[in-house]
Amino acid sequence: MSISATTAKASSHGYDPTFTGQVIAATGPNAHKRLAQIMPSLLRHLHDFAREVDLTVAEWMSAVEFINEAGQMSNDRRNETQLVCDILGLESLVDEISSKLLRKSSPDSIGTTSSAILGPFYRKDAPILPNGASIVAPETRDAFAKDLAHFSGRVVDDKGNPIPNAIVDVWHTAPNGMYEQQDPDQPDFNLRGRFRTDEAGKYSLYCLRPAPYPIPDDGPSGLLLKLLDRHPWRPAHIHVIVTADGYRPLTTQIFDKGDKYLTNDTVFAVKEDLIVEFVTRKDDQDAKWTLVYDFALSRV
Ligand code: MBD
Ligand code: FE
Repeated sequence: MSISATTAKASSHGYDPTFTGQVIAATGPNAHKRLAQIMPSLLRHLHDFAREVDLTVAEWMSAVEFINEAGQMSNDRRNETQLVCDILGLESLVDEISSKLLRKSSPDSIGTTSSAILGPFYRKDAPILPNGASIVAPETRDAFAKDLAHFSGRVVDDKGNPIPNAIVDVWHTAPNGMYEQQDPDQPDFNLRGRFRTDEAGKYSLYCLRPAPYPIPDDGPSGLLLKLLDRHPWRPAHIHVIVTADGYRPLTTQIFDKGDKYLTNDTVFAVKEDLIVEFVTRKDDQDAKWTLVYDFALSRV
């Protein structure tokens, strides 16, 4: 049915109506199972796209160069190809698909915290710190005094029962809009840390109240944004991965209420239950803001 749909369309464009079928049919009987299942669809959409827009050789070649550049720019500190996917909405879309599948397969997932995309700036092996420690480099605390925040909460299950020994892995940008690995002036692993929940499921740390920031626009993603007349801004956010034995890992982000980019995040990651409020903190010389947020996990 879909092949004949393709054929009809292809013919109406005047291109070889048998072409896509030939490419799909080239797949052999011992093909990788999942690939054999999904490639016919990919090939149909890809070929239909090229026919629909009358894609020229020159245009296709500039796309090849665009992808090459993204790959060449990617390394363990920066994933430009992922960033391209992000501005196309693809990482947010596959996050939605994965989380829908999880919610279908896991009855206790109702009411648990929404996931959000990992993004291209995660680093594994952030320092494990005691609760109450700060992820802000001591030498920068004075300069960022007005942004210092106390961030705490609990990790719980779907019924609100505490999960002790969960790991809360946190990272965010400095006020200049850069993650530490992008910024030679920040110490290694600045603004990153892992915290273990106590017996009551509680974690706590000092961090900064983040600011909105433009995603790096010095590569293919930036070029594409410009060509599409789009802005590069993300709303202020803190990334979090929560893991605990016996529970599904949660990759998410929390967003500052009132940020003007909440409704037009350039990577389309905002969800209602992830919007948080920083409130003025009193009687703590180490922080101006208080943020409290509980993360709810579903069982494996
Ligand atoms: C980010 O900081 C980010 O979190 C995502 C998802 C994409 C680009 C920059
Ligand atoms: Fe980010």
